[in-house]
Amino acid sequence: MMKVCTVLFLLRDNEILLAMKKRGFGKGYWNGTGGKVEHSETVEQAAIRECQEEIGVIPTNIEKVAIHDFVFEDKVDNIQAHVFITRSWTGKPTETNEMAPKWFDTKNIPYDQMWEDDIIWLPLILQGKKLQTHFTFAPDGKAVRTAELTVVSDFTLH
Ligand code: 6OG
Repeated sequence: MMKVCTVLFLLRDNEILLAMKKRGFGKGYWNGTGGKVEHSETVEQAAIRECQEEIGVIPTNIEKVAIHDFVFEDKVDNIQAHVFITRSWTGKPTETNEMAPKWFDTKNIPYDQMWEDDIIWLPLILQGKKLQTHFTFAPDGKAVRTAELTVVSDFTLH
C-alpha cells in the first residue's frame, strides 16, 4: 500500500517556515506542514487544508516542487509525498496541538532535527529546481539507505 501525503513550505525573502511536529509520524522533527490526502480531495486541497489545520494559515498560489517516493523496508505502507511551496497566504503562523511554526534563514536550516532525506533535496528546491525522487530507508525507518533524484520540468505519476 502507498499513502499519499503533502508537505508545504511557506517562503518569504530569505526565510523558510518550518514547523516542529508535536505528535504522530515524524514527531520531534522540523518539517513543512502536511499530512495524508483524504479520498474526497485533491492533493492540492489536502496541502491547503493541512496547513490551515496545523498552523492556521491559508496558502494561496501553491506550487508543486517535488514528488518523493519514500520506501520503508520494514513497513507495509510506503509514502508518496507531494511537496509544495508558497509565497502568499492569509493568516499568521500560529502554534496548534500538532505543530509549532518558526521562521528560519535558508542558510541556517536545522537539518540535524529533520528527516534525513531533507538535506539531500531541500537545498535543490530552494535553488528553484523541481524534483522527482525515490528514497529507501533502513529498517529503523530513519537512516536513508538509497537516494535517486531526477530534476524534472513536469511531473509524471506512475
Ligand atoms: P501524518 O501521517 O502525520 O503526516 N513525511 C516526511 N517528510 C519528510 N520531509 N521526509 C520524510 O521522509 C517524510 N515522511 C513523511 C509527510 C506525515 C507527514 O510527514 C511527512 C506528512 O506531511 C521519510 O498525517
